[in-house]
Amino acid sequence: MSYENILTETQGKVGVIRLNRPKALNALNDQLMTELGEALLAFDADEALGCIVITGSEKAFAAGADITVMAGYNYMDVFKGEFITRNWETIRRVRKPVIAAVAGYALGGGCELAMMCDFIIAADTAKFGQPEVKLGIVPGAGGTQRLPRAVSKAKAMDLCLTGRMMDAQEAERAGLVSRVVAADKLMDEALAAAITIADMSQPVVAMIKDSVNRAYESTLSEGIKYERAMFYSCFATEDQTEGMKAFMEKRPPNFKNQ
Ligand code: CO8
Repeated sequence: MSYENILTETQGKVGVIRLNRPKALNALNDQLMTELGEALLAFDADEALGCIVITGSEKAFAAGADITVMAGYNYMDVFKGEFITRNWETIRRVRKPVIAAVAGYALGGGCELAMMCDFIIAADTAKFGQPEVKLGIVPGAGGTQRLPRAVSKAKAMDLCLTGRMMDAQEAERAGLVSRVVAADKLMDEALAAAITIADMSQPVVAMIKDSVNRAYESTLSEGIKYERAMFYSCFATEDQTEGMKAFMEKRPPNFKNQ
């Protein structure tokens, strides 16, 4: 499939999506988000793949939703047009793990998109922020909801209310990103993590993703119950038999995704 605002490729068992509107620092417009959703669903449906990486350019993962488009919107345009819900959250339907590899700016909708991924690996050049307040709007794709869950109320309030950016080190200390790497190693690190994941048992990987996400949407006792059910169901898989047998035979497992 050919796209105008993103580039896609596969590297072994990993699907890579690069946001590609360099002149606008990958500002997220309707067409880009539709293409991103289509590419994500296509990779998710491809049984040869086990993990997906979303990245941007050296200068910007994405500098937010496209302000030049939003500037012309009125209430009915966004309400009736289902701005955001129409095509921004397709990523939430993806069962395979999605890693955000972030260099440069991840602002507004760009930061929100990164937070919709399963984890973020940041280049030391990355800058995160929710600058919407400076435009006279509130974050609209989860910034006020996912950020406090990731970095604490204090840090989320600070970022959303002042609109300031935080650098990669601060983001790592705050728990927003899982690791910070040198900018020229960003894709190597993200791909290495993705390949590691893609070599695991894919049904088990999907269960882990689902189970960790439950931690954000249920009480602890409900989440624990859900995890227990997932754990028990692993014992119905051939991959559990293979994983434990391989350990005892001191060899790498050969998972069949069964
Ligand atoms: N939208 C449209 N164009 C943009 C955006 C953007 N978000 N960000 C940058 N650009 C464009 C600039 O206008 C400029 O274009 P041109 O060359 O034609 O003038 C080009 O990209 C390069 O940008 P700068 O010259 O400004 O580059 P600098 O290095 O000087 O500055 C910054 C980089 C600091 C990132 C600066 O561009 C900036 O502040 N950008 C805006 C950041 C921002 O406010 N983002 C939040 C947007 S609001 C939002 O995301 C709401 C999300 C709601 C949910 C999602 C719904 C879809």
